[in-house]
Amino acid sequence: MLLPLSLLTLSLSSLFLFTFSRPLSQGFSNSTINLDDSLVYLWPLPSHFTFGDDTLSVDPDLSLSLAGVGGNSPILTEAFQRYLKIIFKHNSRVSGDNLRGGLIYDIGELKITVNSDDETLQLGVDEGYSLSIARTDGYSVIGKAQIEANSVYGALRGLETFSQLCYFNYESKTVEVYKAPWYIRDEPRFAYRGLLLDTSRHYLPIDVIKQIIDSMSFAKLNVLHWHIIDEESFPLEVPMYPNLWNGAYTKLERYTVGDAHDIVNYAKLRGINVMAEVDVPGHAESWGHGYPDLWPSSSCREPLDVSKNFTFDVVSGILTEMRKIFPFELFHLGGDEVNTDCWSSTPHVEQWLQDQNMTTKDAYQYFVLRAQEIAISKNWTPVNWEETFNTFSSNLNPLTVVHNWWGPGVCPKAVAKGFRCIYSNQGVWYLDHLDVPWEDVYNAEPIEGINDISKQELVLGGEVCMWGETADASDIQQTIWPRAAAAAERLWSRKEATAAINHTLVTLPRLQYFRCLLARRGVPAAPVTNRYARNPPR
Ligand code: CP6
Repeated sequence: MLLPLSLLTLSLSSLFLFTFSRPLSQGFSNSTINLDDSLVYLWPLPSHFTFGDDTLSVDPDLSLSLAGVGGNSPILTEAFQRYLKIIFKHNSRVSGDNLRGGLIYDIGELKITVNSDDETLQLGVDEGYSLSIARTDGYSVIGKAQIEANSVYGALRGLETFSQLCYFNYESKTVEVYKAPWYIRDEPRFAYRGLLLDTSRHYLPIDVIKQIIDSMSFAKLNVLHWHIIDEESFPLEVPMYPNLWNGAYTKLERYTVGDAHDIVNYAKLRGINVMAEVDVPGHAESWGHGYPDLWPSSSCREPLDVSKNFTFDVVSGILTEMRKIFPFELFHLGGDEVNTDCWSSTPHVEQWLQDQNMTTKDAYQYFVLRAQEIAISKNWTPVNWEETFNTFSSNLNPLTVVHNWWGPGVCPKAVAKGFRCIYSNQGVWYLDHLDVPWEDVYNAEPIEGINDISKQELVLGGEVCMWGETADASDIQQTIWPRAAAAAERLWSRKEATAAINHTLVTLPRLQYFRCLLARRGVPAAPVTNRYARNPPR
């Protein structure tokens, strides 16, 4: 039974250069999954794809064949084992050895070709891949799924997409791929697709961080911005200054150096970089519990004491220790919300300001630039919150990546001055703002207000921020998901694919499906609607 393409799909398909060898048919008649056949249930949407009307069964003993100079990577073989568990989760729950009663499966092998053995994971690593799922030819019943990528990380993205095309059919008790053959060519729109986690306001157990890293990889997010420390607590071990983590809430709520390595490695295996943050000179009160000299006085506990060399010794010591843990080229130095009033009301700091002939604003700049120099000397690219740019833009080191948060306005200004920028407009991408509906998250546009293409390229991407004041392990994942997924598609998929379509008809059911996918994979994601819906809706 052939169905006409809906108008929606037509408008989408012309954007994707669809080439249908056959018209779409109602491919889900055998399935108990109630999906709208005109939609593509991949999240985020790949940049180019075509599909047909065939249904292929997938062998629960799916074998892996590896090719290319990078094909032997343990990153890939481990990922394949993880995805087997995801794809065949339900097969294993149904009793009976051969669920298909001896029938041959259509897809028996997944072949992954990786064309480079360079496993460096840095900003701009090639995450592109192609994926085909098809019978080998018109005669043979045996088919293959094939992924080809230029890096092992592109292959990971392809594996994720493959897993999203595998559905468990509860009637045939078989994993099936609908609308085959699939030909997908995909790559991210932005190199930086981040999620901020704040472990200072509430401690997050390692297992929770790891589960969040897992779920990030499902949405193809690739940077975990670890806001480890803030004024409330200092949970990280710093061997050179062992009293710093006296500022942890309790001895149980701390991360050892080993824990931090564990998280970085766990993320790398999923193609995710960890960008650490040491937020200075504000947001740093917790440092002084171990070293009270870092406080200007007991009544002025932040910003850190700008007048003492000891302060910069400690900053330098922390960064030296962190450099051993965090290989990512970006390092976040904060610099936000610095209230310098109590510097001038602390006598020895005020005296120092006079001796240096500095205003408090000069001293703020001096602190930020000195911290930048320390990070740069350790071969890091500094990232700063936008206040640093707003306060003394042209004095910032030109390497600086400006991290937006106030509103949509700073990236256009920063890129006009040649700085790179990360978009995190708090009006839409602060996940602790529970009243922001998913549509607003989805419709946010990192390059808004930037018309010049060469300037648009300075926007590295964006990041959703899960600030920790009002969320902890008990509810953080359902606060992150599903809305972080809306941002993830904005950051991955082509702009044309995500603009000017009827979100209620096209995007909402796809997002609801992705939320169910998260739930099936054990991620406690909240329902898409109700929790975040504005009432009345706008
Ligand atoms: N902590 C730090 C925060 C925030 C920022 N920096 C923040 C500010 C306003 C809102 C949410 C979070 N909690 N260190 C700003 C970058 Cl609404």
